[in-house]
Amino acid sequence: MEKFEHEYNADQIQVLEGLEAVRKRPGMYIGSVSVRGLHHLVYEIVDNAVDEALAGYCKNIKIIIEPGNIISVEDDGRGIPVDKHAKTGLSAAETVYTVLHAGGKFGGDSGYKVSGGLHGVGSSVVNALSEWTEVTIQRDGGIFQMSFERGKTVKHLERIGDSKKTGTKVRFLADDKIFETLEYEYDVLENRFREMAFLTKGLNIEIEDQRQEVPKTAKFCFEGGLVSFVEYLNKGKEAIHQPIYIEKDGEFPVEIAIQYTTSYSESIYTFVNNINTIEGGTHLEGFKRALTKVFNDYSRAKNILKEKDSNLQGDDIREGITAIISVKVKEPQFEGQTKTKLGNSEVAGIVQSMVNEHLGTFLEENPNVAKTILEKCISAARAREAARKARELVRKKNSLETATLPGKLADCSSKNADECEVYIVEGDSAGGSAKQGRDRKFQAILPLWGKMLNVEKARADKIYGNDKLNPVILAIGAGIGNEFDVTKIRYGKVIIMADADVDGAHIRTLLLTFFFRYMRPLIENGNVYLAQPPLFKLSKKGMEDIYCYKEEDLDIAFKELAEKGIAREQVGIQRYKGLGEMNPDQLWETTMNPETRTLVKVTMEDAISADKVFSLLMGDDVEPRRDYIIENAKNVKNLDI
Ligand code: 0RA
Repeated sequence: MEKFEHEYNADQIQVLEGLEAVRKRPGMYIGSVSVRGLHHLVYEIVDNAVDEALAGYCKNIKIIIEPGNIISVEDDGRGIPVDKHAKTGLSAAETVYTVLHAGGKFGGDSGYKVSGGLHGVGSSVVNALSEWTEVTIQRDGGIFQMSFERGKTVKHLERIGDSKKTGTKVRFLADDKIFETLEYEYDVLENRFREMAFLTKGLNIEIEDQRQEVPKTAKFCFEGGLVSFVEYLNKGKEAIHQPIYIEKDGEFPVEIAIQYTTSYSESIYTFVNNINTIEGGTHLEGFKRALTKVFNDYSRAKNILKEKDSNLQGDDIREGITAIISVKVKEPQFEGQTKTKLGNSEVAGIVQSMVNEHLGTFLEENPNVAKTILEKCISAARAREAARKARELVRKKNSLETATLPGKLADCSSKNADECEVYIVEGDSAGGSAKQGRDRKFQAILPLWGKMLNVEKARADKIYGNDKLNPVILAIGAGIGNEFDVTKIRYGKVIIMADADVDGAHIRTLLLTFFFRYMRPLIENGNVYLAQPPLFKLSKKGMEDIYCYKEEDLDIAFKELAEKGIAREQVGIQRYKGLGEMNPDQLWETTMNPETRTLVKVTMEDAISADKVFSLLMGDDVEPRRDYIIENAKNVKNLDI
């Protein structure tokens, strides 16, 4: 039966109800309505274009953040089909944009494969959550256009001209009735698109931010795919061999790149259908199992491990590894707290046997690389043994002391971790002011002084028993490394209080690197904070002191004073060079009083960029560090990890 576009039928009622559900509970579809959810809208649209690239039809994707936070995503794929869809009577393209989960259903109905069969069902969700959406399609010799407002069609698909090209362009303005903010973060988007380009070999992705006079742009295209990805992550580290690349096609395609460096950290990142599986899952388990087995088998076969030697442990074999695992799964099951853990059990075996076979062959064919890596594993095993001894020594030593708490710690009286805070303070004088100024019921102070250990350049055995880090470990009270147990922390807030100068930034970075490498759940759980001491105090007789926390605040303050008839010259400006210059009352009022202070919570939007920041900032190589600092001067200042 022929249906017409303007006919109001049952299918269309369902359409409207479907998208209303998205607007009622946006979190269900995009996670949240914060800036994270906002970014998700862009990813949904770009994912569809990437699917078209994976299908082999699209080479270029361009994303523009237009003035007013309008997003435009253009690809040169085949163009979304424009012919009439049998069931809804609408054009195929309009169906995709107005029917929830149209991707799957549509594919089943018509024989078209809308997406790679992986995801790409989000177009209608984006449409529902946008104030307006405009889609322009070039295909079949024509240009077609349709538009929507809050998910409802305002212009059906209509041919507006001729074109020999093919492709799809989507422009949308997210709905400010839904989202807390419409302000996209360029750096976050850029990172994600770089990642997508790594994951899709040969694809050109360009991003342009037109919200300021001079647009920011970046272009990514990596012929090396995952190999380029590990090389990028290892910039600033010293690689000990060329990257190893293995892949397998089939029902569950798997791609893996591995490159060991001289560093001591383990950086393995996993993706399912191009989505970062932060919590790991079956693909990661399969990989780890195979890695341990392959290296042990090889060592036995080549008599590198003698009969009397015990096997190398997984941790030893993963020291200094950088690896990317990318799998494609038709019906992925995501588990875990943030639904970023792959649950499909069959994937573990597939990855495991693929790595067993391919990596085993690689080692046989590249004995020199095998030898270099194994030497590192063996020295890691020795260090692990030394670390175990160091740890036991520390435990014994501590149990001999009256309390297991470090001597310099001024603890709080409450034992309820949820309400307790520990300020880790640089320097004795600031520590003294903090001790006097604090509320001792729930605020503990731990002063640190002297040169802090750079954990990026030290193995675990140097961490235990280190006289700078040990007090931090003991005060927090939850162990470190694999043994770290976030449920045991003694303080709900671990607050780093350092000066607002270069030295302060350094100690802050060293501590954050330590937390990132050895107590990562503390960051993931949102327990780490940065105190924000003021930079200036403005005072005048008869006027309440004004504290400024940023350079910009100073101008704002002067403007406000001018409005009250107070001139700049009448006000005394004190620039704080260090926390030590503040008396206990001032420190309490400006930096410690929960009623008046500002704390910056250290969050980890993206462990991959954080990893890169730390290895570059704290690593050996000066060159990439300088480049990075120049490139990311803003981030480094705020330590936005
Ligand atoms: C289904 C079929 C065809 C193309 C697409 C979907 C398609 C979807 C999107 C979404 C964003 N960009 C896209 N590009 C293409 C093509 C079917 C055919 O031409 O035979």
